[in-house]
Amino acid sequence: MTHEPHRVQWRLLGTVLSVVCVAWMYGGILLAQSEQTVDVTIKDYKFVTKQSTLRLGFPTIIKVRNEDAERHDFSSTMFEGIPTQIEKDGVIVYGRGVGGVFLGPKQEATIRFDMTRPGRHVFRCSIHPTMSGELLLLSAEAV
Ligand SMILES: [Cu+2]
Repeated sequence: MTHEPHRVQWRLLGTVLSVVCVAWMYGGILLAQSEQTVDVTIKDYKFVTKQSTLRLGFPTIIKVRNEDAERHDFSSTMFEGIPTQIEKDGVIVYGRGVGGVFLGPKQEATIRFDMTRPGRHVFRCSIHPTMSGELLLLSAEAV
């Protein structure tokens, strides 16, 4: 003769929904904070790298921009065996055997992967053998 059971159910549903929302919000904030970005600019046949401390096991984004009027390449063995996503001109290529990306004049690309191996990682331009640069990866404990 009473509506009490219904009310209890609704209240329970409300609690579950707000818990889901809070978890989602915190998840988003954590993800955004743990992403690390490296800016690589190619200019006058040189790689100019801007990086902060890179930690292992975190999503890493390398943004490569070619400011030259010449075609260049950003390639590295650091992506070997690691799922890597490369975005260029709105096209996304995804795979484990990704060696790098070719960049036409004034073109840019975004490379996403998880850093898994510590140390110095060399990258180069396969078209111009004198062009090379490196990224330094610290282990998580060193931060
Ligand atoms: Cu080059």
